[in-house]
Amino acid sequence: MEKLISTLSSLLVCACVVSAEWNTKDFMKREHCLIKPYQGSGMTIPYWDFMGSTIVTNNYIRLTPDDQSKLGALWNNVPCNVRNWELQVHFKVHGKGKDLYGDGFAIWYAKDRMQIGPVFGNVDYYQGLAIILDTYSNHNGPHNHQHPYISAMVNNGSLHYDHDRDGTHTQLAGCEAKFRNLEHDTHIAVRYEGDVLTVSTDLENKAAWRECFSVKGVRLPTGYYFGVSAATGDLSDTHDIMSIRLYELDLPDDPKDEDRAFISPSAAFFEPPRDHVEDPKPSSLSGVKIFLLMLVGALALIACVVIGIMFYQKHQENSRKRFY
Ligand SMILES: [Ca+2]
Repeated sequence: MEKLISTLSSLLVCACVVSAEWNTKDFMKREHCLIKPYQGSGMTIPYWDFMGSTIVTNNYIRLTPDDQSKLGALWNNVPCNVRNWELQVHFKVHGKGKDLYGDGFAIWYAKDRMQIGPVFGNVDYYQGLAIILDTYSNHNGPHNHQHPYISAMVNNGSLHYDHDRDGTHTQLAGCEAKFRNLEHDTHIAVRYEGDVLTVSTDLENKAAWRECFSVKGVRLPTGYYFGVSAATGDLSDTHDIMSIRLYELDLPDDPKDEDRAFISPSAAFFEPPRDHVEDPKPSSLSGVKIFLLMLVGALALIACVVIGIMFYQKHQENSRKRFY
């Protein structure tokens, strides 16, 4: 009997594996991909537009050179109507800075495209998803993580990306990732499947994905645009993109009844706010308390001394009176 059960269960496992293979029909969507050779006829890239400091070469697309105050972006010009997808980006961040470098780059799935702004080369108060690869730690206070740091932010147009706090109070999740100045190829995968957002990296030259974080309850509309952008400020780095590949994921039991075209981007879970409030001043506050306590104590002491002297004088008078 036991043997029969084990045989049956192994058969079931086999069936599952086979059916999983049968249902895997993930395929690349050429109109959302950026693959070498980039250029079509002339200086244009089919399906993509670039702006700012971005330059196109045969082997990479450079969003920013290793110079100060550069902003560059590259945007897909075909809206994405795929509901479940995985975006894989082959990138390289490198520069001469050993300890000081920045600011980083971001991968976008956004409503509006081709607008240069302060959030790693794109506009603030955007609508959509940002995967931020932040190389510079702006916040010097108590910190929960090291840089470089990868995080996700979902915005419906109402949230401000706060560089001073490295976006920590609007992020869904994040992980530390040493992706800079590596000799080998570096990749990031953003997978959006059944409202679960999973970000993985391949940074160790092992041709394997390592999960950075996974968040449930992320609702993104269809019809937005993929893009990448980068920024340098006082500090600089070279931000290169080698390729972008988008795969449509085939989910056999995915509900297709809901039209996602007009929903607003939202996320059910945010990380608890960190370093959000202006640093409180507990030391000076208790300092005031200590001062007040000491003042009251000193007044009480003075009062005691005065009363004591008065009492002593009275006592002396009384004794004199008695003496005479
Ligand atoms: Ca930063």
